[in-house]
Amino acid sequence: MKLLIQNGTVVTCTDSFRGDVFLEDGLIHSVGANIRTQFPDAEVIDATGKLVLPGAIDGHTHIEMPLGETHSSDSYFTGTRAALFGGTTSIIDYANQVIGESLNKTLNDWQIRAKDQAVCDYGFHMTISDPREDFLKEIPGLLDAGVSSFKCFFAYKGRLMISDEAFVRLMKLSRRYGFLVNLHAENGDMVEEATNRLLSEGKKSPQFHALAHPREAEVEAVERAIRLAEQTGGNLNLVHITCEESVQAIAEAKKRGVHLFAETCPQYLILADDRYDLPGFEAAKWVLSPPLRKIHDRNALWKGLAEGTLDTVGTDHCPFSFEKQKTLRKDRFDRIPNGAPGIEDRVEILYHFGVKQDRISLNQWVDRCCTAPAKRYGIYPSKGDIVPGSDGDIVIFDPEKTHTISARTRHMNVDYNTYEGISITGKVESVFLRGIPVIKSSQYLGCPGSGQYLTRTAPEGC
Ligand code: DUC
Ligand code: ZN
Ligand code: ZN
Repeated sequence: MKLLIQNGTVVTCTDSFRGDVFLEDGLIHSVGANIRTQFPDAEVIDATGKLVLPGAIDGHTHIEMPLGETHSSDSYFTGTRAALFGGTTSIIDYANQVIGESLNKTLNDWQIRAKDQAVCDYGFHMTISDPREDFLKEIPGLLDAGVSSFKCFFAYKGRLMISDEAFVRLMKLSRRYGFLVNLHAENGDMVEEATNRLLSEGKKSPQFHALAHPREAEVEAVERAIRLAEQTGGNLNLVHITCEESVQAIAEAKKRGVHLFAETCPQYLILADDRYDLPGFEAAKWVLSPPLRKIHDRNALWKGLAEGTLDTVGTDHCPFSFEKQKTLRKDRFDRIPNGAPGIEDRVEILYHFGVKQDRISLNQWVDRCCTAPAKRYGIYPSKGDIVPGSDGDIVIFDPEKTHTISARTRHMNVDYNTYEGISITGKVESVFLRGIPVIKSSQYLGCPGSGQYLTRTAPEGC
């Protein structure tokens, strides 16, 4: 298939120029200001007035994630289709080790789930919840299988939380083998203490979720992790960062040369903890961890993104039906399934609140949503850029179209939207995955199973 996307504004992490992109055999063949005459037999797509960007990479999703007696509500089909609608052509999903089960089994289980369902390309981070020696020995084999990042938790005491000793061991291995350690940085003991105190005072409704996850718990964990990264020389990636003090600690660490990366998410950039003041059970829609914070935190996160202290924006997409799943554990905030949808919203939200409102540049938007995640997660340059030889993953984006976000018009399999009712300018119009149109004029054209597994290599800089 030969496609010429012509006359749009091509935007990469470093450039923007009026030009054409020629795709052939699933790859980007050429990019330039005046190349259309060279490809007379190509099918032409007119992108006049539109932005032409690399397919975006969401480095933080939880699709069909088992949780107790339920699982997050998107299947690999609905979740990755929603990703495409939102301009995301690759995701790195979290495969979660069950305590006592091997990492190889975990990878196999997740592969089976995704294989015949996924419609965008996908890879896996591996969450290690049982860091015993036998399981850590599987890591080199997993690297060969394309899993080049692992996650662990300082939170969820008694369940997922790992000790500092295990974290140090993992960091040393990350240095030795060249992989990335993604960390959920909240002090599990502090969360446990706050949760038990609130429950003992009879404070059990979702309004109390944020108080059970105090900002000090994040800041302590971020600072401790940075010190341990510094001492071990390991490769640290702090995910879903929410607080101003965390941004400061990361900036200072980067300045003194600590090898580390950081991610934030759209919900922390544009929402705040006033959602927990909503009456009744409504606040449960924003029971996610870490919780939403203050307006000054939002400002610090935007500044961190603009200055490069924060490297990437992932969604932490982890949807649970409000009516059917969030309510399963209505009586206690700490038992409400944690997470919120967002895989379809990220690129447009970052454009409206970031680029349109002058918080980040057009090139930074592409970098934080596309190029930096591709580099960080070991899929660059086949993903995340518009250069000859890269996969033909392209988004045509209408920078003028105004619309209102709503669960009714989005495609995620969930009965509410994290950003319901927010009006934004900028909309994904068409999407190409490896040179094939998968979204055309906001219509889905693909079929289940057309997404490919990403065998990831060592993250850049590891
Ligand atoms: N951490 C995540 O990264 N996602 C969902 C919940 C959590 O604690
Ligand atoms: Zn987490
Ligand atoms: Zn997550």
